[in-house]
Amino acid sequence: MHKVFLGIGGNIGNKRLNFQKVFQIIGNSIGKVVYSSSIYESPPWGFQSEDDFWNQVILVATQLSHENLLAEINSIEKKFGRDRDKNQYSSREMDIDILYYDDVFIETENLIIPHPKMQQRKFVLVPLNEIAPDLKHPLLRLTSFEMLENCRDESLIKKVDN
Ligand code: PH2
Ligand code: MG
Ligand code: MG
Repeated sequence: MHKVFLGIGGNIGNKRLNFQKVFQIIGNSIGKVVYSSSIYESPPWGFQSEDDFWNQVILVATQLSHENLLAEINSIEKKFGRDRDKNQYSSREMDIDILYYDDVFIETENLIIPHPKMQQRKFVLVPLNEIAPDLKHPLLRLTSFEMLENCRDESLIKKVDN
């Protein structure tokens, strides 16, 4: 079994319903959800939009290789109407990012693990720190808590009432 941390995000459509649905789909097609953070709301990071994001980090136990995991994620995102043509950040119904896959380091044309921007993003670090404060980033050798302390992102990250 592989331990995978996924970051889930979306800023358009029915976010509550989409988060419920994706949780179920991930459980069926990727593996058992072992831990899940609270859901947090924050403004779009890196682009302008009036639609705030919801974000959550989950730990999933999976048998999938990282290639198959990525293929499965792409197919799930497609179910939510995501089109992958754009290079730029844009509003989306559902985005699933691989943050960590065990403690491996992978860099291919379409996949980099650990997620190369996670340490810059409070919308990732706040929920990650909630479920795994002592987990060490395999390259930076910093815990989630230390990355959050070092992070210069000043976005306001608010817990969503469930
Ligand atoms: N995802 C992005 C770009 N900006 N901002 C927030 N708050 N949450 C996100 O999930 C997010 C973002 C690219 O995937
Ligand atoms: Mg993303
Ligand atoms: Mg993504």
